[in-house]
Amino acid sequence: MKKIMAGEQSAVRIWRNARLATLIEGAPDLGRVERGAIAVRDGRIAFAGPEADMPADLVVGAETVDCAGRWITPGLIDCHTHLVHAGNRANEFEMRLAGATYEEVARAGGGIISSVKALRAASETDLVAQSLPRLDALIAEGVTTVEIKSGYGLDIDNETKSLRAARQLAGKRPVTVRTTFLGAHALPPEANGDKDAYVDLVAGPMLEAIASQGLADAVDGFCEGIAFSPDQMARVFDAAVAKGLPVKLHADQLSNLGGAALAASYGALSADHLEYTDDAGAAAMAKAGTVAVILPGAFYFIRETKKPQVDLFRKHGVKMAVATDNNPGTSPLASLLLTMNMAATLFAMTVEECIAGTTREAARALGLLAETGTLEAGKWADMAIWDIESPAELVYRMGFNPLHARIWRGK
Ligand code: DI6
Ligand code: FE
Repeated sequence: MKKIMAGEQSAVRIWRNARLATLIEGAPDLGRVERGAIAVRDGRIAFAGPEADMPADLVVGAETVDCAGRWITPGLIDCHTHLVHAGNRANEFEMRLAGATYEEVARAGGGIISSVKALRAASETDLVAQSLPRLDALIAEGVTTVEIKSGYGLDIDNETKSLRAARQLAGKRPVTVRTTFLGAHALPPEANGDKDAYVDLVAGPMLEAIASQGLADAVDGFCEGIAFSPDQMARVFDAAVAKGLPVKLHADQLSNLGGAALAASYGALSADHLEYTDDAGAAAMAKAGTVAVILPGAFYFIRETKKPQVDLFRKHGVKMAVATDNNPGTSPLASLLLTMNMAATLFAMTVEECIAGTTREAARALGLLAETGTLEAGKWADMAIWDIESPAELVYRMGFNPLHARIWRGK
């Protein structure tokens, strides 16, 4: 490495002698560039492309890193997690191993509500401490952006606590955190079964508190028989839209309530899960530009049999992202690389779809495509450098991490 000269304006750092998977939209073969290089200035990509095309003014005085032919991809993005939670539900896992279904466990007072009790009992500091190892596991595999939902607090104090804890994580690690308010996740015990009254709280004072403190980047909900109806979700979404917040939805996971179409009608960033989505739902998502977030971890862990409608999304041209859904109940999964393997093996997604699904399409699902998700000039310098011979290896292996280095905002 060359020393940066004193007095130079803004330092340029160049990663050279690399193979790039730029993930540029429409480019074939993952936007592959042989003998590529990336120049970074002020935390942003100044150039990404063939090394021979690097502008001379960037090269002069730049610090250089020889990548020895390694592959560089955009930093990975996990666009759907419930990473901030307290405790675990290994006991319910054992109940299900003994034959109970996820819905039976939930209806018997376990499920999300047991995580609500644990989260309410935890301090914000404790919540941060418990969540950091999960975040570190993602970061160790090249994740540079992670979405984190609330939804285990279910009252004003505890939902705001969750979102503050999520924001705190961003100050503790070099990673971008996007927070999502998921008040409409489950009915808390004190609601005494009155879903409509609880939805009034979520769409009213709870959202008010969260929006006024600027704690959420988006609003999500769980639209399902065991959770909230499309009409109830529409009330939450109306309130979110009124606050200028984008929406997304856990839709059609266990049954088809028309969640995908509902999300699309609000121009949702994404609709997630989508096992029971029908043709009309996929068509509506395509029209609205709503990304389909595919979550193989939950499918695997609760042994679903109905697969997400990948063929329908392809047919209609719906963009697909892939995420861990890291949560204590249905997807205690903290590896985005393994998630890609699951999406390929379980749902026959292609290598290209899996890698795009954890980079470009995940960025799109977070409304961040202008900032990250591809290796293009102007975007944040978020990238992962891999010890692999071909990008397919990122999807192919199980439980093996070939990350060589992770760069977040140029560092
Ligand atoms: N769908 C899920 O798979 C998770 N949340 C949701 O809305 C489950 C969360 C949990 O069981 O704790
Ligand atoms: Fe989820």
